[in-house]
Amino acid sequence: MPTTSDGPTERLILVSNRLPIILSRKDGELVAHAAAGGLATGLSRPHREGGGRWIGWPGMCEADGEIADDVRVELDARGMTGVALTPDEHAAYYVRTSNRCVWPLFHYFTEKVHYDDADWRVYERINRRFADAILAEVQEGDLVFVQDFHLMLVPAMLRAARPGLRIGFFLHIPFPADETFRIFPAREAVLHGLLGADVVAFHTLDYVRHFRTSVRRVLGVETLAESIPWEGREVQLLAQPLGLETATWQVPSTDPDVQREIEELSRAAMGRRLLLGVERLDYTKGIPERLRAFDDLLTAHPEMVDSVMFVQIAVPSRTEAEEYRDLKDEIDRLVGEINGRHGRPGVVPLHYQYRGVPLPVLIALYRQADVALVAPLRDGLNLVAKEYVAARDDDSGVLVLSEFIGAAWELGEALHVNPFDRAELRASLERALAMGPEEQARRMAPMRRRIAENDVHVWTARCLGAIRGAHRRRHPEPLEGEAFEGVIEAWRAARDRAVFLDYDGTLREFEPRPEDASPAPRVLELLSALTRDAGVDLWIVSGRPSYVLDEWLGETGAGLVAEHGAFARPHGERHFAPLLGDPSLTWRPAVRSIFEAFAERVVGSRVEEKPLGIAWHYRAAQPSLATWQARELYQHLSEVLAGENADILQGDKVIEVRPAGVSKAHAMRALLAARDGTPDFVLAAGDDQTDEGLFRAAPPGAVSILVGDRRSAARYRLPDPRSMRGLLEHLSGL
Ligand code: GDG
Repeated sequence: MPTTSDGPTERLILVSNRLPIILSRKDGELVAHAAAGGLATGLSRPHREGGGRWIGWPGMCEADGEIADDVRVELDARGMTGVALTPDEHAAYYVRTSNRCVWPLFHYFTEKVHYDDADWRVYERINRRFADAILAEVQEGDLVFVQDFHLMLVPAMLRAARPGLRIGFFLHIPFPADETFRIFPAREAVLHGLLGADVVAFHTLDYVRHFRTSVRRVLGVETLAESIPWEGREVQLLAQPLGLETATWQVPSTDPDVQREIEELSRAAMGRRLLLGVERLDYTKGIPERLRAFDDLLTAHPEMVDSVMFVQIAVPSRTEAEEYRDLKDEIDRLVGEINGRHGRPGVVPLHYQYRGVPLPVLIALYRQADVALVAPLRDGLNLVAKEYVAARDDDSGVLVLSEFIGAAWELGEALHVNPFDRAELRASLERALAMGPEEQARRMAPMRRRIAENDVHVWTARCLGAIRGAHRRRHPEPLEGEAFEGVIEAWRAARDRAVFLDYDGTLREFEPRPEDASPAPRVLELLSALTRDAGVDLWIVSGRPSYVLDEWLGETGAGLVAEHGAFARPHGERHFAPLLGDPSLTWRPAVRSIFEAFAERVVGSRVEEKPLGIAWHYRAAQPSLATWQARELYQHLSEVLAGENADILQGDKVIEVRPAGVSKAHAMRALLAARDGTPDFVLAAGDDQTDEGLFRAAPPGAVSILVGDRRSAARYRLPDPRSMRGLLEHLSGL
């Protein structure tokens, strides 16, 4: 059992809808065997070694929904805890809500979404039951890792009960673009649920981006590239595609089972080249589309019937749902038509099997297939594509891959296709069949290497590492008691001190209208007292334009940094000078007209022109409307300004665009580098996201102070501007 160096034993608590076990009864006796599959094998090692539990539905409950005693004993012996479901609960939570609502929506099949409020309440209730089962199990030091779309509410339920718990969540299916996600009636609940985790992880960066924009648009929360500040925590976002247990696929061809199947296949092929498709029978997998492309191929090249054969394995799935039965009927019909059209006695071009095959058969198929056609209309990742590559015993073979699946991100050397384009699908089959061995190897070799290097154990290690890391980023320590005394003492002992203070929200409380936040006489007195001390080099570092800083603070003698670090005026000088060369402002007219359009729409909001930046303020507008519009605006600006030398900055009730590279951090570094000698005491204080740069740029040992309470790079925190002024009173000796 691993232990953390500074704390109690760390156990891993895995949570998934299904436990990785297959249970049945033979003559009343319980028969159990471990389930295969990427996730089950990938997590089984950390499960075993972590000494923790795997919590989930065992797939077998009594008629009353209870778990039989012998099942409990069996599960317990394998480190598993069962969550019981009645048949009705299973139908509402799993079949209807998870499979017939979340699944189609997240795969962009909006016309197949069946949402029902009563079923959604069952989904909530079962998520609660999972959360309770986890809470009954967790101990100090545990790490909880929740899997997939059946359990999206669990993280927040855990967080509410155990705020300090380490929680990760992985979504195995796509996270759809916000335009699609917003259709979901329970959209807020889903986002709140997921944001309870320390890390929300996906297969690809696209899904991370979709999640981020959905959070921004639906909840109106400011998001960062890799994290989302939420309820005083910072939720980390991770893109980490699932990997394979590569050993499973690299069984040598001399293995008797595999060898037998390879021989069998060769006989059936009768010298024809093999095209292969393998999937669960699901409408997301694009099986009819692919069969039609094969039909077109044979129509265009009738002679190919003697040189090519297509094997399609479709594993029965979700057979209780009508759309899956309809799909099966459609495929059955298509198979008959295609073989009827192109086959002749003794020559069957399309071999279709509605049944799973044992692993040695699958390995033999992957190894013998000249072309694997992996063309889902939409797929979170797709393990089959990776397995085909991993199972080859040399660099031969061609992978034709849909561009709408997560695996396309990692398998860039495959032949990418748009599965909705029937002509392109057919053309890609022609291309694949014509590809020579050199090109095959050139494409296959790097994919083989990549898949071997990024196996399921790398995936597990990265996900768990991210959860541990995210949790470590804590709130700064309160600046009180001994810490406070320590700072005062260090200040007094120092001879040369540099101080960088933000203004709004740090020295001075916010006002509904920014122009009303002028400094009270006490603030001016404090700043003047500090600057009178020859051993203090004081800078006010603000987002405000220079003329405002000059008017309000010009008499205090403090150095002034305006517009988030664009201009600076040292103590005793009259003019502001740019801190960053000669920035390009080509984007200004476009941004101005967008801001003006929004100012017109949102009553109470207004545009502020600064020498370099332009800002849209909405503090005085009606909050819900303004927040909604701010999300739209941000989204729009991100697209308009892509490739421009400009940064979009979301502050507190303000969106600002300014030249790229300008930042408080840059200003601080430039000012520190320009002074004579290194100060022996540096203090930096601020309240919002723009001040994080100040905290990060502060030299080691600096006293950095967040005014507020959230995760931050600052060392200390003070609750409000008033306590910040209190600290300055001590420092200035007032
Ligand atoms: C979900 C996401 C994501 C298939 N037929 C047979 C068989 N299989 C195995 C394959 C593969 C697995 O089933 C299918 O995995 P996929 O990834 O292709 O698809 P989903 O089941 O939809 O999985 C998906 C995945 O979660 C993981 O995050 O990649 O996007 O939809 O491992 O080998 N295995 C055997 N016989 C068969 O006939 N033995």
